[in-house]
Amino acid sequence: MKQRLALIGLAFLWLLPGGHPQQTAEDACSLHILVPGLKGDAGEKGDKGAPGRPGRVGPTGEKGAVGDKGQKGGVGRHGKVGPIGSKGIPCECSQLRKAIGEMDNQVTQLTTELKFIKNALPSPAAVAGVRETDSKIYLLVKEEKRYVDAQLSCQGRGGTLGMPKDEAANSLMAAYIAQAGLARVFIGINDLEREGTFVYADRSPMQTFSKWRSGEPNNAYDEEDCVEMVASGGWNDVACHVTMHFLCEFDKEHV
Ligand SMILES: [Ca+2]
Ligand SMILES: [Ca+2]
Repeated sequence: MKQRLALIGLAFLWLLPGGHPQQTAEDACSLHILVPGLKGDAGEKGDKGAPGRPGRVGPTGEKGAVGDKGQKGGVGRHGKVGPIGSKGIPCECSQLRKAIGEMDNQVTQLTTELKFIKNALPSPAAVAGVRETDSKIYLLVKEEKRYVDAQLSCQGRGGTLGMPKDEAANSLMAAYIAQAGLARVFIGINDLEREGTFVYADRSPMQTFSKWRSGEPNNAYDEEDCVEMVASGGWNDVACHVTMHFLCEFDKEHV
């Protein structure tokens, strides 16, 4: 290589134009110096340089993929108390219906009795409680009235003067009178329309049952067309214009 470059340099000199032949040897040396020298051997490796300046901030990267689902959280706090719900009907419907039906009946009965009390007891101090059977309610009124007025009073309360049509009713009324401490009261029997023919206040005729005291009815003074019951339960015909306490009766179906 070195030899080839030297030969190329000499050939170049020989090919130069003529006119200066006397400078040939010297020019050859000068020109030879101008030619770049051969490359030297590689030097030893230098020390490591100082760190360079930080580079410019790069562009924003693309959005990464969605991460995996996190783990289940702990139990939360208790919620607020909810509103009171409507009471549902459990499975035992037949029993409940039966109980409700019984309560309905009781409500109906109580309503009836309350209605009666409101209508029949405008003056509680004037009465001595009530007695009742399955079908009747009896009310002793401690107000002294003539027979006609007593009947009107009972009718105004929704009933009539008491009409003992059998032993049971008569016994109940007698006990009621006795317990009230009374000697006698008007009951709903009279012969106002036809002397000697006693009928009940509802105009129904006497049947087989009667409770006349011994010697009665005697139509004393020819003026006894109304009837009283004494505390023992016996009947006696008396004058209708006298005044005394009286006993009303009410049909439960009609109060
Ligand atoms: Ca008479
Ligand atoms: Ca008499």
